[in-house]
Amino acid sequence: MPAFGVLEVLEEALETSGICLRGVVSFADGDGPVLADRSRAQSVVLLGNVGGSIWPAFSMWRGTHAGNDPLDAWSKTVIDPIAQRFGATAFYPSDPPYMPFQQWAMRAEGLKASPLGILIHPEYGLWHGYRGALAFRSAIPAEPPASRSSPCESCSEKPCLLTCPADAISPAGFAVGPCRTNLVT
Ligand code: B12
Repeated sequence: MPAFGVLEVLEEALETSGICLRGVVSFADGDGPVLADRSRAQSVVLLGNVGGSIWPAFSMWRGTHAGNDPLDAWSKTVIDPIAQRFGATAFYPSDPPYMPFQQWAMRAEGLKASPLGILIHPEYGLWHGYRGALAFRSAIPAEPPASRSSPCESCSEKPCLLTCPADAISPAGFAVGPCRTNLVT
C-alpha cells in the first residue's frame, strides 16, 4: 500500500477500539527494528490509549472473553488484523524482547519522563500508555512532533514522589520489590 494516506486509513480502522495513533518514528536505513521478513523498518507507528479512550471497547470485549493478560490479548485482537491488512509487523510492549516503546514515544510525540520514570503527557498526565506499534518497511511521511513542555517542569512540590503506599519511588529509582509486595498482600 502506498505510504500516502496510510495514517488516515489506520486511524479509521482503529476508531471503534479507542486505540489512538500516538505518532510516527522515522529511522535511517538499517536503524529500525527488524521486521517479520528480516528487513529493517523505516517507520514505526505507535498506538496507544489516552485517558479512558479504550475503556468502552475493551470492557465490552472483556465481558465475553476470559483468560490471562486481557488488555494485552484484546490489543492483539484489534491490532493483528490491521497489521496483516497493511503488510506491517506488529510489536507489543509486553512481549519480549522488549522494544524501546518509551524511547519511541519520546521521538514520536516529544514526551518527557516524569520523576516516576514513566512518560508524562501534557494533556493526559500519566493516564496514557502504549498498546502496540506497527512497523513498516517504507517511510510513512509524518510531521515532526510539536515541541511540548512537560507539566513536571512547573511542578515544584512533586507530590507524585511522596504518595506511593509502598515507598517504591525514590531518587534512586523504582523499587520493584516493595511495589510487588504491596500489590500481592
Ligand atoms: C519491564 C516493565 C516494567 C517492570 C520494570 C519497570 C522498571 N522501572 O524497571 C515493572 C513490572 C516493575 C513495571 C512497572 C510499571 N510500568 Co512498565 N514496563 C515494562 C516494559 C514491559 C519493558 C521496559 C523495558 O525494559 N523496555 C525496553 C527498553 C529498551 O525500552 P526503552 O524505551 O529504552 O525504556 C527504557 C528507558 O525509557 C528508561 N527510562 C525509563 N524512565 C526513564 C527516565 C529517565 C529520566 C531516563 C533517562 C530513562 C528512563 O528505562 C526503560 C527501561 O530500560 C515496558 C514496555 C516496553 N516495551 O518498554 C513497560 C512500560 C514502560 N511500563 C509502563 C507502565 C505504565 C508501568 C507502571 C505505571 C504500571 C503500573 N500501573 O503500576 C509501573 C511504573 C513503574 C515505574 N515507575 O517505573 C508503560 C509506561 C508508559 C509511559 N507513560 O511511559 C510501558 C511503556 C508499558 C505500556 N504498555 O505503555 N514495568
